[in-house]
Amino acid sequence: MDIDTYLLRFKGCYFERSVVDIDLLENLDDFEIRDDDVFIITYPKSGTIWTQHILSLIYYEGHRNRTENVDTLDRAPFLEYNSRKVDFSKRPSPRIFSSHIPYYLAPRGLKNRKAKIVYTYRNPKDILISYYYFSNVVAALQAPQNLEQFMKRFLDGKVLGNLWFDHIRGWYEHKHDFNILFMKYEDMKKDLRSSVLKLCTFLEKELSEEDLDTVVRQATFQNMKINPLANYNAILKDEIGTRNDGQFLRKGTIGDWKHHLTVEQNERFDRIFQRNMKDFPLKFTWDLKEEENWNDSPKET
Ligand code: PPS
Repeated sequence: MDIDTYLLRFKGCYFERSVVDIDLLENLDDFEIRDDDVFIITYPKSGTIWTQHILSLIYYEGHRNRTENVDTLDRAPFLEYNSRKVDFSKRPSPRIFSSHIPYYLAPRGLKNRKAKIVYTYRNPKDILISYYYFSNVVAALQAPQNLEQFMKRFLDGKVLGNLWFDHIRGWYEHKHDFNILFMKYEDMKKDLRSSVLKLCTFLEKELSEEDLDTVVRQATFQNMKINPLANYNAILKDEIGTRNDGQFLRKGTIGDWKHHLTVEQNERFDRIFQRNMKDFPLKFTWDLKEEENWNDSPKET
């Protein structure tokens, strides 16, 4: 089966065919934005579910103290994958949305720079590996034959979300059109508390020290993995559909790509990365141990 079996191309962008809301896509430009809306925008596998959970914890006391049985996807539903048929216009403010859309599909109302956007990004080699495993799990995605084949597909942009380089570049280079905060997955991993504080400042939400501790504690990989409201295990099995028992919260580490890419694959990735991102201002963290280099891949020692 070819790519069109799984993905739908709309205005140059690939969406998951079986769940995408086509009506919404066609009217996305006019989608009504409220000033206090918050959008979590990501390229797939960059930390979406993590950011969704952190924002849910920041905004909802009932999520923090676990008194409300509402899962993270309900707190921060996907805009274009509205599988639960939520009537967004009836949701109370502040609404939190999640989305993988490229900058050029953003609703016009986001450009008055009032509603907020959190863009979470991650080093693309870890995204590649996470995406490879995820594509093996999710029945509605084309199962890769092997990593080599998936890497080619990823670097050709023939995946949901298209080309990673274009996604991050597009949002970053148009950042002045939006009220947007860039959050780095690896910074969240290294210092979750500071990352939560940075988010609170951007979102203009003041939490007590105790609440802040609760958010940080509940947003760790280990605690999300055992929290049914946060780990999406049931959603994956019952709503999304799986091929195996893989999970959303797979490993949650930095530098897992080192266990998967061959030297040749890594060098090829680096060449393509350099070609596309040479002059790009954001820095990426490829490994926890490395010193950050100016968009250089780490040198193995
Ligand atoms: S998706 O399908 O696009 O919504 O996937 P997304 O949520 O963007 O990315 C999934 C990866 O994020 C990891 N993750 C975390 N890492 C560290 N800490 C926490 N709390 C956390 N929560 C989710 C998740 O494990 C996936 O990465 P991999 O590398 O596959 O483990």
